[in-house]
Amino acid sequence: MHFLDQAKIYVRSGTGGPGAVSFRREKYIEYGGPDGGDGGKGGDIVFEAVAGLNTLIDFRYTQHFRAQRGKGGAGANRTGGGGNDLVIKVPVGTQVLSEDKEHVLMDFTKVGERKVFLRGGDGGRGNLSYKSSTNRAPRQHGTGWPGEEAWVWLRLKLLADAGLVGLPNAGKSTFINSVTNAKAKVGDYAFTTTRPQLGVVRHKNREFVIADIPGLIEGAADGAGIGDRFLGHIERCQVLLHLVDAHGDDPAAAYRTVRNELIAYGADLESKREVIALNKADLLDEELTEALSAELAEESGAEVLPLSGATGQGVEAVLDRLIDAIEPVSEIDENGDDEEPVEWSPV
Ligand SMILES: Nc1nc2c(ncn2[C@@H]2O[C@H](COP(=O)(O)OP(=O)(O)OP(=O)(O)O)[C@@H](O)[C@H]2O)c(=O)[nH]1
Ligand SMILES: [Mg+2]
Repeated sequence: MHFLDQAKIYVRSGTGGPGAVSFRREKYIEYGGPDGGDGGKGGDIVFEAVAGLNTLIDFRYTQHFRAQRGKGGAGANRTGGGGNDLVIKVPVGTQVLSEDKEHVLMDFTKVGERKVFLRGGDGGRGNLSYKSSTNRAPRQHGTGWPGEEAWVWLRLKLLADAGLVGLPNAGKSTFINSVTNAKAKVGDYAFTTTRPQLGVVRHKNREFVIADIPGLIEGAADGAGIGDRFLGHIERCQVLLHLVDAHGDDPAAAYRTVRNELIAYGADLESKREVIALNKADLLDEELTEALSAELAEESGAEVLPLSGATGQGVEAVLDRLIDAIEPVSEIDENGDDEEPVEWSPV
C-alpha cells in the first residue's frame, strides 16, 4: 500500500462581517436614531477525525482552506449571519504540527474527535452600539475583526495495532503477506522493504492492523541502513512482533541488536508488549528449534514461539498472542460525542 504521510496546508478562518451604519426611518418620527446591527462572526477552521480515511493524499490536491467571512450587519439592529465553519476531515492518527514542525498543536486519536483550530474573527460593531449621550447619531462602525491564518503540517502516524520488527531478511514481509491482504515485496537481500506497509489481519472474529517496516540494523538510531525513521509508524502500536531469523548466525545476538535500536530510538518502544518468534523454523529440525528457542528465551527472558511465515507453521499461535495484547478499539459514540463526560466518584 502506498501512502502519503505528511502534507503542508494553509488555513485561514473567516473575517468578521462589518457592522452596519443605519438610521431608523419611520413615518412620523423625525431623526430616527441609529439602528445598525453588528456584523456576524467569521467561520472557524475545524479539524475532525473521521473513519475510513487512511492517507493524507487528498491534501496533495487541496492545500488552501479558507472559512467563510461573516455577513454584514443591517438596519433595525439585525446582526449579520455567521460565516460557515470549514471542517477539514483528517484520518484518525493525524497530528497538526507548526510550520517548523517543532510543536504538535493537535493530535487526533479517536473517530469523531473535533477541535477548533482557528477561530473566526468577531463581527464589527454596528453604529447603534456607538450611540452615547454626546453622540446620538454616530456614523462610526467596526469593519470586522480579521480571521487568523497559518501554515501547518499534517502528519499521519499509521495507527497500526501491531508492529513487525527484526533485522533485514528476518521474514517480516513474508509474514505480513501470509496473514493479511498486503502484497509486500519479498527478497533474499537486506532492505527489500523500503517503506512501511500495512495489512489487516482477521483472526478469531477480530480485526487488527499490522505494520511491516524496513529492517533495523546496529546503528539504525544513528542512521545506519535505512535508519530508524520509520519507527514513528509503530509508536502507537500496542504490541510488537519481533521476528528473529532462525537461519541467521546468532539469533540471540540478532534479538539484542534490534532491542538496542528500539531503546536508542527513545520513544519508549522498548516497554511495549513484545511477542517473540523464531522465524523460518521450517529450515530447522525439532531439536535445533528447541535449542535455539531456549537460547533466545534466555536472552529475552520471555516466551519464544517457533514460526514459519512461509509454511504457516506456528502462525495461529502468534496471532493468538497478538490478539491477546490488543485492546478492542473504542470509538466515540456517534450520537453522544457532544456530551460532557459525566464525572463519577465513589461515594
Ligand atoms: N524458509 C523460509 N524462508 C523465509 C521465511 N520467511 C521469509 N523467508 C525468506 O527470507 C528472505 C527474506 O524475507 P523477507 O520477507 O523479504 O524479509 P524482511 O524481514 O521483510 O526483509 P527486509 O524487508 O529486507 O527487512 C526471502 O528470501 C524469503 O523468501 C520462512 O518462514 N521460511
Ligand atoms: Mg521486508
